[in-house]
This record gives sequence, structure tokens and C-alpha cells, in this order.
Amino acid sequence: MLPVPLVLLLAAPLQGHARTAEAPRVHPRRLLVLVERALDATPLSALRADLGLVELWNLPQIGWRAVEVPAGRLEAVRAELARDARVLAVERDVAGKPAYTPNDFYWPSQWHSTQIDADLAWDTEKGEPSVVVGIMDTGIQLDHPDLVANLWVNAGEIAGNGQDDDGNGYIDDRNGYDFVNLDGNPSDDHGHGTACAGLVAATQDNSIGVTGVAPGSRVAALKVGAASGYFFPSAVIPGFVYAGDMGLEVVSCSFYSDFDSAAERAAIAYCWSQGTLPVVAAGNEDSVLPFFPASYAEALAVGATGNTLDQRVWFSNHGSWVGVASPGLGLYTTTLGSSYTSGFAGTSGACPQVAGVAALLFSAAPGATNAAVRAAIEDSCVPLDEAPYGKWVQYGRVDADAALDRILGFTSGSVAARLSFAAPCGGEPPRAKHAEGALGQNQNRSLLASELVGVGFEAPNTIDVSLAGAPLFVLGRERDSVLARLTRTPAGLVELRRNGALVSSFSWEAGPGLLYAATDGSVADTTSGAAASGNWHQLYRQDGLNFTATDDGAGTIVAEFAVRAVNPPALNTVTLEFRRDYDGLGGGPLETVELYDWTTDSYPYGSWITLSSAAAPTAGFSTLSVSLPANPGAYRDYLGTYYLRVTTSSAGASGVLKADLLRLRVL
Ligand SMILES: [Ca+2]
Ligand SMILES: [Ca+2]
Ligand SMILES: [Ca+2]
Ligand SMILES: [Ca+2]
Repeated sequence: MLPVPLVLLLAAPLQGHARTAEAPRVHPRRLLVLVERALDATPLSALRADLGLVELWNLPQIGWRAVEVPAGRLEAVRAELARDARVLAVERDVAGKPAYTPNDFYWPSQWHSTQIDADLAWDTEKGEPSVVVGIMDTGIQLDHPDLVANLWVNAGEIAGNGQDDDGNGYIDDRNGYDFVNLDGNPSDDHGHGTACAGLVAATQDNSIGVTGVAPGSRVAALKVGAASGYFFPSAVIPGFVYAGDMGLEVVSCSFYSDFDSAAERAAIAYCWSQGTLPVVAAGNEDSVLPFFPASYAEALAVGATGNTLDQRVWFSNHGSWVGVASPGLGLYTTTLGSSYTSGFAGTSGACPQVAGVAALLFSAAPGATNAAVRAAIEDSCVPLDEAPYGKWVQYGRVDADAALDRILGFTSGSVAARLSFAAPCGGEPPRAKHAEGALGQNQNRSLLASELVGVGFEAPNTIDVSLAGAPLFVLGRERDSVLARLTRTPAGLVELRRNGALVSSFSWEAGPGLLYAATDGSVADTTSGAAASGNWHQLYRQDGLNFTATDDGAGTIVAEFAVRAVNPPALNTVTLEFRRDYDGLGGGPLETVELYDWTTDSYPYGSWITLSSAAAPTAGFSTLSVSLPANPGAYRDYLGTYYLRVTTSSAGASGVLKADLLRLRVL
């Protein structure tokens, strides 16, 4: 998306932003102590040599001193001093807040920075110069007056001498590299990258322009997007590898595609393995269908909130694959021509702000891993739970200040546990194919597991999963998923408990085969007034609990569904089961059910193939059962996601789709 000139102020900024409550900032190692005045000349470290204190200062003018206590001993030392008759008073060292206000010209208008509490975070951390965010974009205007001071400098490289001075394989990569044109000049020939860079690290307190979220950190120009605005994997892939090899803490990736590239996937996995945190825009298609690279496992996918409400902005992609959100409309940032805009928008704008938050965390907690920084950002989000999308983003809108508190240990604990979906959510293993005998005992059948995806499952919480009252062995778990082994599969209730408390349950239905329900559902274009309600919990079984989708005001209902984590031991035939009814249809309604074929190379990279096209049922609920084409594995991405779309024409002005069940049966 091209930056909009500054004169085009898109909308009034968000008014009356309510700050989230802050945790008290108690210094973990310091106490203030008042001792009997007769002892003014004696250091407390000597008075109480048993406590291992270091006296930082002693002001006889007032009688107070500051001491540093051994790590982890704050409360113990405080109690000990309070018991000492010579000690008259002991105080914790609780930080005040200067309510930091930068002097940058457009600061008073930068509503999006206060929305994510960046200004509160700056009281603690503005970013270290040693922490670098790679802007994987169309380049950066390298001499932009509000960016030039914060450009990363590759100290081992001499610019413009035609030599690879640091021997990293790239000639003259002084401020980054141009992976499109393969040279050492990553100047921005488009504009998008300069806008993204400013949101991360525009210079603060230089009186001009704007301020970035991490104005003390540096941005590296990794030009992977062409002047045309296209981001080809041939440029993106070496960019990811370079970021990992050069030890960059964060990469900010404001681009998306529905093309799942195995090569790009390998590159982002390598980048993560080197300690870099990839922050990636979720995309602007108003869709629940996963996009790449945002939905690769290593990426922190960022959706966008609006500028008048702290809610999803209409174009933001959404669903259980989107991790966090940040403002994505009416953003103030730098642009080409040493200029500024008030109208940068998109998940493109949301992403670099989260990358900036990540830079603040890496700065405040040296040595923190990418996983720890990601977890701190996620777990400190302000939850966003909006009808009709429900949890359109797994964790919520980022809060820079709360994230800093989290990484610094001022706050801890787990977020409220929630189950987003389970896969499979019913059925039975293919016993006949994998019985004892040819394959031997304990073959594939014993490897079968149900993946329960949600939030709040991390240690030290205890997690228990049971089926029909019998515990299932937990094969493994991450903070956002649990693998429960399936050794017996009667029908019954599956229950997920955290620390003994029930998180969620669902009914396991008998086979044949394994059942995978739609994990995300939505209408395709919410700007037209169409709306959806419900999620996998309405769709996993026939129970009269319905997912609904309304028409777009012009008589057409378009509903999209994703079925995720379809990774059974065997995948021979896949059948779609779709039980639904309609209200308010006009005459002759046609219902078309399509499957996304992302393997074709037509733009935009994939195409929809028709599974079924027939008169829509109007006489009550009925079930469509249709097989996916031969070789059904070719229609899912590497994460096991199938994409489905239901389009019902002649729906009338008030048509409503009521879907009781939408699932895949895998044999
Ligand atoms: Ca070099
Ligand atoms: Ca050189
Ligand atoms: Ca500035
Ligand atoms: Ca149902």
C-alpha cells in the first residue's frame, strides 16, 4: 500500500484512550533505609555484614541511604532490616513515571503510539543501539533526516569499496543489502519500506517529524521488495538468512502471499533458529484464510486495529492463526522525499510497531530469547473479543509497557486458558490398516494424537486431557497447543483441564475415519454489511448449534472456512460433510461449495475449484456429503490447512446461512 500524503488525514484519531493498569515498578534489588542518626558515618554494609549489602549512597543531610541487596533476596532482606532496632524505616524502591513526552513535531498526533502505551514504555526503555530490526521491505531512504541517525551500521564493512570486507558473502552491505538488485545500496525505490522503518525507529526528540516505537534501536535496510511492490521469495529467502546470520534481533515483514513456499519456510525457520524474531503482517484481505509468511510457525502474525475503535479494522485478516494486533489506520510515519505521512495503513503498518515493541524488550532484557520476547508480547496483550468474530486474534492488541513489565519480571503468570480448536475432534483411527501384524505392534495407531490448540497451556501449569472420563496421555505441549495421544476412541466427552479447572470440552463422535471441523469461519467481505457468528464449536458436530452468515446486502452469502491441522497418519479419501439450512432466501438460490487449490500458479497463486453446485436447501436442515478430488493431500498446505468457500446466490435481501456442521471426514 502506498503512503498517503500528509494532507490526507484519513479519520479522527482515537479519543479518550483508557490506559491499562500498570504493575508497580518495584526495583528488584534496591531498598531505601533510614538508620539511627548516631550511625550516619557507618555504612549499612558494615552494620549488617551478614546480609551481603552494597551501600549505593548515604545522605547524612536527611539520614537516608540506598542499598543493593543480593538477587532474589529483596523481601527477605527487607524483613531482616525491619527487625533491626537500629533501623528506623525501610522502603521499597518504587519507580515514578515521568509521563514521557517527545518533542517531535507530529508527536501530539501520534495516537497509535499512545494506543499501544509506547510512551509509558519509554520511561523504562527506548531501545538500545545494539538491538537491530531488519526492515524486510522495499528498502529505506538512507538519508531521511528522521532515520539517518538510527540506521544500522555493519561495523565490519567499508561502504562503496567493492569489497566484501567482513567476508559475509555480501559486498558493501554497510546499512543492509539489496537482495532484489543484488548490491549494497538498499535505498527505497517504492516508499513502503521507509514508512515501515519510521514506525520502528524514527529518531525521537530531534524536534522534527515523528518518533518510532523503539527510537533508541537501529533499523537495517534489507531490501527484499522490488520497486513494483512485489516481494519474490528469491529475494525474501536470502533476506531471512542474512538477518539470522548477522544476529539481528528482529525482522519486520510487511508483505503477504497465499503461496506457501517450502524454500521460504526453510529460510524463516533458519532465521528463528539463529535467535531472530520474525514479526509478520497478517495481510489485508478481510479473510480467515491463512497467509504466508505470517502463518509459518516461526512468525508472530500481526493483525490491525482501527483508529476510532480498539477493534479489528475491516481489512485485517483474522482467525486462529493471527497472534496479536496493533493499530493499522491513520499512522504517522516517515516517507520518501524526506517527508512524512499521516495516512499509512494496513497490517503493513501494524507489523513494524510490534517489531518496535520486540526491540524494546530485547533491549531491556539482554540475552532474552526470541521465544521469551514473543511470549512476553503475547501474554501482555489487551484481549480483543468482538462480535461477530469472537477471538479474531489469539492474544489481543499489543501493549508495549505491559510487555516490558512482563519481560522484566514485574508481572508473571498465565493468561486465561482457552481452547480454539482440536484436530481431529472426532472419529477413530484406521484400525484395519494398522493392526498388529504386517506393521507390528504399536505402529501408526499408537502415534495418533489430537492437537488441542489454544492459549495458556505453558508450564508450570498442569494440563490434563480426558476422553469419556479416562485420562489421555499428553505426548507434548507448547504454550499454545497440547498433543493428546489417542489409544482408544469411544464416543464421549473430551475435557481439557488446566490446574484441575475445566477449560473447555467437546463431544468426541465415533468414526469411521477421523473428523476435522472448520476451525475458522467468516464472511468474505465485511464492508458490505455481511456478518458471521460462531466458530468450530458450532461446526464440529450436528447438535443444532449453528454458525451463521448473512448476505452482503445484495443477495449473496459468501462464507469462508479454514480446517486446520489435518495431519492424519493416512489420508486416502477426504469427504466434506456440510449440514445447513437457510432462512430468507429468494427464488432459485444456487449454493456453490469450493475448495482452494493453492498449488496452481495463477494469480493470486491459487484458485477455487468447485466441489458442489446445486439448488440451496430451503426445506429445513440437510447434509451435503461430497468427496474431495483424488489425491486430497494436494489441497492442504504444509500445516494441514484446507480452505473452503460457500457462495449462495439469489439469497434475497435477508438471507442467512445456518451451518450446523462443516467438517472433513478422513479415511
Ligand atoms: Ca559484507
Ligand atoms: Ca565493502
Ligand atoms: Ca523525529
Ligand atoms: Ca453444530
